Amino acid sequence: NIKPFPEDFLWGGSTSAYQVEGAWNEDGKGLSVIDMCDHPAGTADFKVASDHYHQFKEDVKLFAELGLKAYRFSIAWTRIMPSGKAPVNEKGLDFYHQLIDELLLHGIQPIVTMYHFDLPYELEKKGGWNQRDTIDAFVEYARILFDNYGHKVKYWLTINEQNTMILHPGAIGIPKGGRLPTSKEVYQQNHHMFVAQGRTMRLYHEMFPSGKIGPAMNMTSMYQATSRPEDAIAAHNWETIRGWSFLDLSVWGRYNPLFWSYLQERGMEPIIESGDMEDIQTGQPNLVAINYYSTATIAASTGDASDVAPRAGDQQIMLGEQGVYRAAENPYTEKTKYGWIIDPVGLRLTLRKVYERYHLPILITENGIGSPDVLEAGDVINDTYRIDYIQQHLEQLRLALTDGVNVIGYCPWSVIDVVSTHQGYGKRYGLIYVNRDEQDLKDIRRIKKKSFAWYQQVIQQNGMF
Ligand code: BGP
Repeated sequence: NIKPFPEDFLWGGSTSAYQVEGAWNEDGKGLSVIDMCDHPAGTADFKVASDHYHQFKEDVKLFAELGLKAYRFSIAWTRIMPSGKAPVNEKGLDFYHQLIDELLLHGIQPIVTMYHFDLPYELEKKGGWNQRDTIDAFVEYARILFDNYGHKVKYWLTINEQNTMILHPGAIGIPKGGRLPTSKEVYQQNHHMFVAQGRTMRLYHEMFPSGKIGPAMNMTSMYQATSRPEDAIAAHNWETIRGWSFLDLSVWGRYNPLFWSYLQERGMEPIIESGDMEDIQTGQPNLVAINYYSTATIAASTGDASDVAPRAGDQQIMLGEQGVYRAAENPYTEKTKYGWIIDPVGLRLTLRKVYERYHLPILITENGIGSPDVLEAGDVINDTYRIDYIQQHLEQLRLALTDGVNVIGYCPWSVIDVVSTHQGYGKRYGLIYVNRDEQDLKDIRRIKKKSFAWYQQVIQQNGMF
């Protein structure tokens, strides 16, 4: 008795501004922290990216051909407000008007992320999220977005993967002249982001009571390595610190008790000013967006420095924390070429947990497989591994719907190839291929991958395959 997908299910696709747009300094755009980071030698930077800024009309046409009901993208704060604050850049505002209008013309719902890693560099120079001033700047930016696009956009996401930015500071790079923040600073930044988000969500509900808004966290489930009770405690520790502590604050407006004592024991608890918790509590989401890629398996800490190790295949992210948990192998799951664990069942489990806890509609804003896709003769990209990956996750998503979880949409990362956070165009996620390598910018045309036709059919049949 497997339930079908709801008739109005939002079949979508995802990107982010800095990874897809290019035009990094055109039409008055200001610099973001991303523009000020060094990139791994030999990989594409974000200056041209997939040239979507210039090719968005053709791209939207392809999204319509694919049958998308929704497109999840982000707005570059620095196009709207080049320095992060007033004045507003009319050309930047105009670009997103055009993009949104083009989507609506083709019957595609825009799902807009307000901030996807690309903080304006002018704000960063003054201390970024360490400063309370950045809270005001964000809320002002949000007000401008709502004023301009609020009548057209019904789905808003505040901050993309706040938990990734906080748990792995520096993972997206450190802007030139900057330094890695201390752990104490990081959790102060975290607090400020929640205040900014709370005020933004409250403002949105006042302005557009029928619209949907929420955070987009990277959520997953932790398995305990063995039935040893200490492993269970460690898995619970990390699942809480990594995920629940962030969503509990967003949705319930209070610090998770286990998380708070973890911060206190390490002297990392933030300064909370009067009115902060009220801002966080009164600005509640009516939607939870999650990015889901993989699960992790956790063992008890051994208490020494060996608890901390790089995530397999991805040196940027360290897993394990001395005295808290250590990462273990899962013998039951496969990995991508980049060492990311493939675990479709983990999606069902994570959806159950998130829904059971918050009872809010869930939107899957990212899920996908990174691979060095090969362009074969005759413009063929035979990405059967991507079809398998998405199909297996959709099967588990249907089981989650059958379990009673309210999932309103699915947006694979990414609908079109974008620059990966660290591996340039060597690691691709799209259903649409972008014809460029790390340096070659001659003919950045689009080619449909095998997964394009497959996903098109999935959408046509409303999830039956
Ligand atoms: C998510 C980010 C995306 C995207 C994705 C894939 O965490 O929100 O921006 O990059 O991960 O990551 P990567 O490009 O590192 O493979």
